[in-house]
Amino acid sequence: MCSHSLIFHANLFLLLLIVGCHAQLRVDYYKNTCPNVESIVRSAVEKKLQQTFVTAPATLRLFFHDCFVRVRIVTTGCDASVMLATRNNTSEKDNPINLSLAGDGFDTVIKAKAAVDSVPGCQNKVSCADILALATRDVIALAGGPSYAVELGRLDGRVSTKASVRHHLPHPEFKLEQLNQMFASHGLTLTDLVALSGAHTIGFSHCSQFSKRIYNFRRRKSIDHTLNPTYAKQLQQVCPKNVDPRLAIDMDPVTPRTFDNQYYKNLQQGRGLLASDQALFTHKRTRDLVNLFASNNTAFEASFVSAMMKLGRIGVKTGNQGEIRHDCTMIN
Ligand code: HEM
Ligand SMILES: *[C@@H]1O[C@H](CO)[C@@H](O)[C@H](O)[C@H]1NC(C)=O
Ligand SMILES: *[C@@H]1O[C@H](CO)[C@@H](O)[C@H](O)[C@H]1NC(C)=O
Ligand SMILES: *[C@@H]1O[C@H](CO)[C@@H](O)[C@H](O)[C@H]1NC(C)=O
Ligand SMILES: CC(=O)N[C@H]1CO[C@H](CO)[C@@H](O)[C@@H]1O
Repeated sequence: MCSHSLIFHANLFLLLLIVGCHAQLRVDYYKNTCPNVESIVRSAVEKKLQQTFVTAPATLRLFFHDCFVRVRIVTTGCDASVMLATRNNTSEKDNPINLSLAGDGFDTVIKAKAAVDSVPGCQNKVSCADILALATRDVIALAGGPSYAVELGRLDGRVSTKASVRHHLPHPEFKLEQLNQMFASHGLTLTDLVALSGAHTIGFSHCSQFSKRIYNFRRRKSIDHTLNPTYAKQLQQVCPKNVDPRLAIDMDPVTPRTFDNQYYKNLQQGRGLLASDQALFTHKRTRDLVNLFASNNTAFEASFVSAMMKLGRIGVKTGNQGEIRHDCTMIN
């Protein structure tokens, strides 16, 4: 009995340790080692964004996926594990769900890392995980969204497995309860879920992610009745049944390149592209929040920033749990 309970407590302690690590993140973490890291990353991100807008949504989604994935009880968390590549294609990014992970997100971090490492004194001092967190803040602000101070001090992880992705990323056909459960397992509230989903105010989705909604809703060859009928017709036009699987369309049809609260206004009109988006308005539990964010951009931005800070603390590695990778795609 006693040893059992000891083991139980040891496990609990380990969990607490993992959960409690974020306490060590600090906004001025690189003050002495690479004081200009923020401006170096910012200019690399600006340059990349000028080349292609996809930089913004791709980087934001990459950060979300990195932070959410976990292996068994241990969250691999915000540790740039999503960037690791293995020769045998068995890492996180090799999971089919990543189809969405546009190469430009990876490229943004690789370029910003190269810019940081080219500054004398900064070489191999800043983690890929922190660069991804900074670049994410920068793309949001550059796309017209809020800016915020990024907490730093994450180390890069050494583990990345394809299998870990499946059970830990939300699916576009998840019901509100499933979405809520998954977010809650990371310590995120229903308000965080609604606010973070606002990230779909920029970026693209492949037709396959919502084709059931416009062609075969509940296997009855009908249209999802929560979709605005005009929007449903437009979607059928841009995404015919035999569409090129590589085609991706704007998730926010009104202001696709601006990080604003238009996403919530779209939901009010049945113009949420994914079932998981529209569910936020369909359900009474979250409808008031959607209405609030649609009518008050300040309220949306405040909730979004607060939720992003919480997202950025998931599974953070410090001490001997991680390293500062020299190459973001390989462990040292
Ligand atoms: C609530 C559950 C969520 C679900 C079910 C979901 C699902 C999806 C799906 C299916 C796509 C389209 C992928 C594709 O076809 O390429 C997508 C795109 C995207 N998601 Fe989410 N997502 C969720 C939450 C989030 C969160 C929390 C963020 C960030 C904070 C986020 C950021 C993005 C971005 C920026 C894109 C556009 C990617 C691009 O254009 O490259 N998503 N999401
Ligand atoms: C794939 O490669 C990694 C290291 O590069 C190794 O740990 C893993 O066992 C390999 N997996 C398979 C299925 O071969
Ligand atoms: C891994 O993926 C790359 C790029 O998609 C491909 O060129 C390579 O052949 C794959 N390797 C294996 C072992 O499947
Ligand atoms: C919008 O939300 C902010 C932040 O929650 C609040 O301070 C402000 O009073 C709200 N504005 C209106 C018009 O309700
Ligand atoms: C960016 C990236 O690594 N994307 C990969 C996602 O998964 C598909 C197929 O599973 C790969 O072909 C992509 O290379």
